[in-house]
Amino acid sequence: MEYKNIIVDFEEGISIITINRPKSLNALNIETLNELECALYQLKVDNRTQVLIITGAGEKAFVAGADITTFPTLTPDGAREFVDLGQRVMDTIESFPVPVIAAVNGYALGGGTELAIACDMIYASDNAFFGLPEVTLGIIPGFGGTQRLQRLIGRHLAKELVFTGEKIDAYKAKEIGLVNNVFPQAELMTRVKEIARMIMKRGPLAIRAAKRSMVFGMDHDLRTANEIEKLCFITLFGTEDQKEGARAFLEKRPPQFKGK
Ligand code: DAK
Repeated sequence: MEYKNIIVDFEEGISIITINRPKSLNALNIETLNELECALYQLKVDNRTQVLIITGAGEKAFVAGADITTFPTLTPDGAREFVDLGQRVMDTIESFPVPVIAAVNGYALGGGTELAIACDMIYASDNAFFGLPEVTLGIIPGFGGTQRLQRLIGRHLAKELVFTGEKIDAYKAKEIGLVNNVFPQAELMTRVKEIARMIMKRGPLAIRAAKRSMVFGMDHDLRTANEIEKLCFITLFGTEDQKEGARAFLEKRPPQFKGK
């Protein structure tokens, strides 16, 4: 499918989705969210992606939020449609079968921060800013931001960001555990691809199982979550990769995983 607002690239197991509306700092409108949903579905069905990277076009913004130009005329029905779509996209990213990395190359505000925190890991360029400025517009975060952020950085810090609407820079974001690491902007994609390739050297079925266990376990109490982990763990013992991983260790050679 041809996209107008996103670019989808594939190189050796790594898929890259670039939000491509640089004139409006990659703001998310309905069309872009629809395209994102469609691309995620296609990548999932295609099944060749081992790591997915999401980034923004240009050097200024990852995503500067939901598209504010659509707000003035939005009715409650329209808002529900928008928020249903946005939350569906974030949930699809969160439960995407392989790791999803946000390469935050500039402003990640409102829906931009919400998109980043739906990903499994976040790497930021040194010019990146994060924040949930929705209250400055008389609204609240609607793509899961009030919920995911407090699970990620704790209630008090999350409430400070949501209630003040203030932006924080990449270094502060790293200090509070929102971001995995900060790189110079020119190096961001290279460094993120290095991390993706490191993940791709590991057992692909183990990576999928680890993600499934961590994402679905997160919503449950510890005992139930450990049961989810147990099921994911046991399943791997019926795979060729598990036998290969153990044999390779004992034979002192690198494993040759096949994803079987
Ligand atoms: N939407 C539309 N256009 C945007 C935009 C946005 N979010 N952010 C920037 N732009 C546009 C600007 O209007 C400008 O367009 P032109 O004037 O050139 O036509 C162009 O991008 C460049 O922006 P600036 O000229 O403002 O650039 P600066 O470097 O001066 O400032 C900035 C960069 C990122 C600090 C600033 O642009 C800014 O504050 N942007 C808005 C950030 C923001 O408040 N984002 C929205 C957060 S609210 C909902 C569900 C979820 C949500 C909403 C509703 N429903 C249930 C309905 C989520 C809401 C949000 O994300």
